[in-house]
Amino acid sequence: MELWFTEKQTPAFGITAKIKQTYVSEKTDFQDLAMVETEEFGNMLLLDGMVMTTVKDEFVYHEMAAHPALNTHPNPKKVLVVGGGDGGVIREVIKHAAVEKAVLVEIDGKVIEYSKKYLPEIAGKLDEPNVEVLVNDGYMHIIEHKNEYDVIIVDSTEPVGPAAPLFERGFYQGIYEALREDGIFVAQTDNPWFKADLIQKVNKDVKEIFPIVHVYGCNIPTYPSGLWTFTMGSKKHNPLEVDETQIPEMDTKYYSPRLHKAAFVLPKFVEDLTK
Ligand code: PUT
Repeated sequence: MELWFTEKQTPAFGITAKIKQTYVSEKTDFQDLAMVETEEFGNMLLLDGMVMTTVKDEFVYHEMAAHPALNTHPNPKKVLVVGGGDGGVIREVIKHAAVEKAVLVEIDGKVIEYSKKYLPEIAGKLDEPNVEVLVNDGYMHIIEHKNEYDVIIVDSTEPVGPAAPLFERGFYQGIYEALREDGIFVAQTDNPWFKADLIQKVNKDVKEIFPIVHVYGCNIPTYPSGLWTFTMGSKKHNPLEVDETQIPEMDTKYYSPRLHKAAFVLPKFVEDLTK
């Protein structure tokens, strides 16, 4: 019998994948978690019925969450990842020689546990000596740590369930305070086709707090609409003023020194959401 899964990306539109096997399907303390093997994209993590990551296209999201900020900050020694229990962003963060410590704060320990088991190519760096993994509430961590991080990356789910507070203005204010004086933050901000209002709201909130704010995009086939955005807020360093000849070539598949500034060139309808 063939088994197919559909993520309803809106009440009237979805993405469908053929499932080869289901490893896990359970309700954690925070959300519905499923780990499945798909025919087209390999192993896939789903939270509350939404695709979080797949082995085939994960590199786009994880590289683009990490490298634009880390190559904008001149000396990112201490980095925080909020969410991101699959470990993909951490894997990219510690590729940067300047990073002395990378802290992951994930609210749901089950995401970490199952990612280590079923997504080892993504989660495989979570036990590195310069990585600290905390199973805790990222919002509280931000509030309790002032003036501590050079870069903060918010790798949340969509703004529902446990991630909803991570899209509030108060959270961005907390991030500003948790950053050192020239800190940079990046948050995943969903897609412009179905979540235009969210991109506009986050942009407005972040602009009220950070002097330098830019949105950039990338293509992720298993995420709603395939066109994904990140919003970067910076206290001092501008990602568009980086000398790309000084960005080192890295072990990446999507991000490159050439792409660094190009990613900030948005289709006009997306650019209009950031004005
Ligand atoms: N944390 C990744 C974003 C999820 C998109 N479905």
